[in-house]
Amino acid sequence: MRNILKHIKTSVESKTKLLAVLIDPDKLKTEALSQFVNKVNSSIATHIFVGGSTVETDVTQRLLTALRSLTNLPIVLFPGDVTQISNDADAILFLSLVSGRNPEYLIGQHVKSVSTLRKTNLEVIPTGYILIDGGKETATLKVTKTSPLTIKSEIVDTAKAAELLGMKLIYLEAGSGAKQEVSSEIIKAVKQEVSIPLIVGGGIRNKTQLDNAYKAGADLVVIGTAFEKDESFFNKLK
Ligand code: 1GP
Repeated sequence: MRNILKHIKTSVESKTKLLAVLIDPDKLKTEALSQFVNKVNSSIATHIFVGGSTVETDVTQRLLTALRSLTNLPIVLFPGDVTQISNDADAILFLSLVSGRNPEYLIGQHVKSVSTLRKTNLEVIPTGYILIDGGKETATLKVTKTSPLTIKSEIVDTAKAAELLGMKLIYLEAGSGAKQEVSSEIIKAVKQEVSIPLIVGGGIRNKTQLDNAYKAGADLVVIGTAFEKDESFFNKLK
């Protein structure tokens, strides 16, 4: 079994920055998967994340079954809900939406997932998921019916509380297709406060934004939309 969390922590210690390509099973059709994953494999990406807010049952499973034979990169589930859990991945981000106050996404889905998780060998990684205003009403916001955070001190305290609760990663999320990515100022402030690895995603669509996120303290950046829209973006990151 791969130890995904340990690898992320080792990378943080050695200052090696990580990049996850997010595949939303709703948006990438199985026919296009092979060509897309070939590009991921020859890019600087270090992880593949799979998940979405509104994926139909079985679509994720079909994609994961195909994905396994196409890449050696670690495959991490980034599930929108309990139906997206599958054993055909290496790990799952066990996301608790700590920026919101909807019990379903703080603990409800987690309880429902246990009977499925018991049947898998997935590495379960408790992750404090913090939705931050990215200038657009995102799918996460609609599905979870929670408001994104805007105030820096509140974001920092939320991240710290998640760390104190024992979560192993913090994910600062501006939302898929966000107009504005999480600002460097917020990334820096959170990084100063917490000692667990920091994931940042949402709205990053060029090399400068990616570099800025890393410089500010992101350990792992997640990009989905920019690759979906323009596969030549992979070459621009070399
Ligand atoms: C969304 O953070 C990810 O959950 C990636 O966002 O699709 O905007 O890259 P983008």
